[in-house]
Order: sequence, then C-alpha cells, then structure tokens
Amino acid sequence: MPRLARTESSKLFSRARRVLPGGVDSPVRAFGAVGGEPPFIERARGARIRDVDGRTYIDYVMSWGPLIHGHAPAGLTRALRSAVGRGASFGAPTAQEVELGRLVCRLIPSVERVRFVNSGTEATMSAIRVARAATTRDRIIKFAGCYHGHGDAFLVQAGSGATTLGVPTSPGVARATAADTLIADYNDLDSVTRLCRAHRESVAAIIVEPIAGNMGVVPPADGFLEGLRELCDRDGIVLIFDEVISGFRAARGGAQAVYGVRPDLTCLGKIIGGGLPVGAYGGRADLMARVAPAGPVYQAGTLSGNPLAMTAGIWALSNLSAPLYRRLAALGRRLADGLSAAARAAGVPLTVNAAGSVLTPFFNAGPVNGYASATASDTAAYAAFFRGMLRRGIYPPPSQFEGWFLSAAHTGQDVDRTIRAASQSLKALRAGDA
Ligand code: KE4
Repeated sequence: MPRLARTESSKLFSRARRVLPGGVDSPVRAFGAVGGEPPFIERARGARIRDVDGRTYIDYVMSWGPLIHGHAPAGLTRALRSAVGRGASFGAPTAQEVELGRLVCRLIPSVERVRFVNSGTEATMSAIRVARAATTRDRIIKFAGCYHGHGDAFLVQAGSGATTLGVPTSPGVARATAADTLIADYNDLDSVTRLCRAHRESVAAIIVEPIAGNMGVVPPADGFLEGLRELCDRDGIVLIFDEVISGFRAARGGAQAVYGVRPDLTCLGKIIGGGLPVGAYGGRADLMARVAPAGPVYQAGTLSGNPLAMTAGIWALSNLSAPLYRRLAALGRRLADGLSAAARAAGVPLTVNAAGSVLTPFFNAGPVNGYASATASDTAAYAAFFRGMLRRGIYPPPSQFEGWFLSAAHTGQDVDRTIRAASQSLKALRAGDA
C-alpha cells in the first residue's frame, strides 16, 4: 500500500507540537474531541477558509464567534490598512477608545461605563473583582457548563474546551480559590436559591451566560434570567451577564435586549473586536467608578484599547444593522430546520438548539435544556459526523459543546450545501460507515 504523501497541515502540526503544547494556542483547536489532525488555515474570505493544502471549507467556527461580518470584510480591511500606518499601539489615550466606548454604551444601555481589555477572560476576571470590592464578599455563583474564560475562579465545572476535553475543573486551581466558586445548574432557579440561602451574605456575584453557548447552545428557560435578577436584588448580589458570545450576536444590544433583563455588569468580547483581541467589562456607573484610576480596584493592560483593535471594533459595531439580524435569524432557522430534517430522514436522534445566528446540533433525542442533558449527547456520533462534514468541505466546531456561527457572508446556497453534506454524513453515520 503506497504511503499517502503527508499533507502540509500534517507536517506543520508535527512541527507545531515541538514548540506549542498540543501544537495549538487554544486546546479545542487540536481536534482532540473529534479525531484526526486539524487543517492549518492559510487564508479566509467571506464564509470560507482555505487550508495550507489548498482545501476550502464553508466555515461555521468563524473564529468562535467574532466574525459576524464574515472573514476579511472589505470595509474592515480598508479601515485597518489605514490605521496600521499610524501605529499599532501607543500605551496612551486615543480618540478611538472614546469612540468605541460611546458605541458600546449606546448599543447596551445597562453599560454606563466600560473598560476595554484584551480578551473575554480578562473581562470576566475583572468584573468579579469589581463585584467583590463593591460587596466586600468573596464567593461567586457560576453555572455548570458555562465558560467564562480561563481565570482560576471559573475553571470549576467549566464548559467549552474544559468540558470538551473532559477536564471541567482544571488542575492548578488553588483549593481556596475553587472553594469560593459555587456551582448551580443552568435553568434551575431552585439550585441558585439554595446556594444563596446556604451562603447568605457571602455571595458577591452571580455570573451567567444569558444564552449559554459553551455546553452547546442552551437558551434560558422562561423566567430564569428574571429570577436571577430578583435573587440578586433581594440579597444584594451583583448580577453579571457574560455576553462574550451573545453580545452583539443575539441582537445589537445583546441577550439582555432580547430578554429585557438588566444586569449590573456585562462582559463582552469576540464581535466587539471584529476579530482583533478586544474584551470589555462595563455596567452601572457606581460600580465602574471603583475601577482604577477612578477608584481603588486595580486592573490594567499594556495593549488595552490599542488603536488597531479599537479601529476593528468600531468598524464591526458600526456595521450592525436591523436587516443584518433579520437575515442572520432567517439563515439560522434555515440551517436548524435543515439539519433536523436531515436527521429525521436518516433516523439519527438529533436536537438542534438555535439562538438567532448561533446553533448546536446535539446528538441527543432531547430536549437539551441544561448541562446534564447536553453532556448526555453522543460525542462519538458528533465526532464521526464532524469528520464526514469536513470531508465534504464543511468546517463545523470540532466539539459537541460549541456553537455553529453564521455570518453576513453566509448565503442560502451555503446553508443548502451544508444541509446536503449533513444528510450524507448522517446517513453514513447511520449505516455505520462514517
Ligand atoms: P477569551 O478569553 O477566549 O477571549 O474569552 C473567554 C470567554 C468568556 N466568556 C464566554 C461566554 C466565552 O465563550 C469565552 C470564550 N469562548 C471560547 C469558545 N466557546 C473560545 C474558544 C477557545 O477557547 O479557543
């Protein structure tokens, strides 16, 4: 049997593993949960990515959410080309930070003041620090399966890559730190009420993804977010919405605009930077007034608010329009309905949860409404389905517990081609030859 020539991606992956842990800079990219080796991407445009071996794919990872306008939109490229000639970073105030800050406060009314950082992780780490300072309490409540970045306080029953790789509670997190992180069940208000009662006067914050995206997509049950708001008002707890995924994705005003629940602090990322590294936290003026140098809560960052990233964020947020969200929602419904129909025709149990332009097909008879039901999904079936889609030129997230993202660049034809590929992959799965 002649040896297959090694692909350029495979050669790169071998070299990568000699210098980068696992060959990647973020665990989920290594395909550990779906088998095989990851293609190394050389370039992208619109809804398509191309790997170093010249293969192109319709992309549903979209850099894990930031690229609501698609890859390399012409306007963004022009804006960055113009900005880069004026310098990448000054470590000094710039007009661009003010412009993006005003945009964020206008789009998300609960955000009266905002601080830019460089990642969603920095945003959530900083938000709980503000909450602890404001309440002089130490404990936080998070939800099993929700992911808020890799800050120590959050790597307790975390979702996303932590769940994907089967390490929802990471080694290296100090026991004392983990002890201050209390775990409730998403969409289960009683589990939160019990923790608040048991730890009365010691809970500083409840942090929640208002639309969960890191156990796969799980929308909030009716009354869940309202119930958290009431609990926080009753017990003097800071309510933090981690809208790193849902911010500017669920609607221009984020999930809080969709559900009409006003958090005290909001964490943002992904779309806010248009693909460049930007995170942000913000909210009530009285809370944010505690952040240095206005107040004593220290938080800083060399590249925070740098003019290149701000330029990308300004372009990304300035080009969010009502017609864009209507079109994305229609595409999301078309893809969700098509995947469900393909699974029914193939006789494969599948539950598709969708929230506008982000969705997850769970290999699970359903319903999927929390961490327990999400993690009961057949991850081996997802892995086989994933490999079938990749072979057919579709690039979904390499994990059952992530969202599939649509963008302004995806077309109805892209979605129909994706559904055809899914139908073939599901039939092959059912026949046992995926
Ligand atoms: P970053 O530090 O990765 O910018 O943001 C952390 C974060 C915070 N909050 C939510 C709700 C998030 O989804 C994330 C990061 N999302 C994951 C994927 N779901 C990033 C992908 C990765 O880890 O490679």
